[in-house]
Amino acid sequence: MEIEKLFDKGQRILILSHHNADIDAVGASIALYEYLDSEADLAVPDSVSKGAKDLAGGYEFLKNPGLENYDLLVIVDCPSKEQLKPLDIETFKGKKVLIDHHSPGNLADIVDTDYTDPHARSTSELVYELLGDNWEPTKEAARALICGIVADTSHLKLAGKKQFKYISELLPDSGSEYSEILSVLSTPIDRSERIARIKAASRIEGYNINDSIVVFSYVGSFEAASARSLIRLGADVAIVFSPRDNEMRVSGRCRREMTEKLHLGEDVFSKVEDVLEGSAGGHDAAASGNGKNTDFGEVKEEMLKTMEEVLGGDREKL
Ligand SMILES: [Mn+2]
Repeated sequence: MEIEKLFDKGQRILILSHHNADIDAVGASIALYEYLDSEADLAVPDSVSKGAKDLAGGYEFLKNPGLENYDLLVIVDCPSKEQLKPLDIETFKGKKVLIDHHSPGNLADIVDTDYTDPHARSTSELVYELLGDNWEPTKEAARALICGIVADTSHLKLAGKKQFKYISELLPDSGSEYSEILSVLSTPIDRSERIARIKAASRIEGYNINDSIVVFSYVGSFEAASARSLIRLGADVAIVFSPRDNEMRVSGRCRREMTEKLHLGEDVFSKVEDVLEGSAGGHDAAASGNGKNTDFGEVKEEMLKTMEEVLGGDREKL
């Protein structure tokens, strides 16, 4: 069904995206709102994410509105009911439309019209496609859609021909330079996070294991951000501990190319659950754990042993 047929005049329309709405969710929402000539309400469950605040500025995003006030719900960038909580979508009596690019979740089963396309890289590009050629995006809509596409393609690193084409079409409508649009996307890093990253770097203990650079460090908080920053600094594997009073959290990251040699979650983190006295695991390039043992030296030793086995070499201190 063509999307414009869904938007009959006189309906009370709510555009809703997921909890802690990100830039793609907010961008797609704004574009729809502009398309509907502001004849709709914008809403999020609880909050807009920190990163999307700039883009959302100037629009009123309702928090947890009463759904009974609407006839049509347009849900964007959200595959599951859980991500709409505390809003209870099941109690809503009107029509529901879903526009999303994630793998279909439980929302796809309960909406009246489903525009889910898991091959799309952003919901913003889907909105642009659905609204079609008969629509002249406003400056705001064009800007919002560009932001959504750029954000969900990791600043175009994951973009294909289609995304570049859409951006080149939208840029003239946006009345902005690309650099101005990018400035909306940059999130200032909290001072406390920057201090944690610097401390993590200054406390590095580094090893060479069969030509892979493995570093450990510890911080009071922001262990995941710190591990990421150590990868950018040059490590192949970075593991950062955050010991607290009665528990310890640990976060690890590894360079993409490293995943051919090592699955961080399975080969390293899940192997230290016993010594960590808790749970640990994760993906090939990102893993985390937490447990009662706050002695990170013990956990580190166990991790080094498993990495020596998997990488096939003894550790040498850098
Ligand atoms: Mn998205």
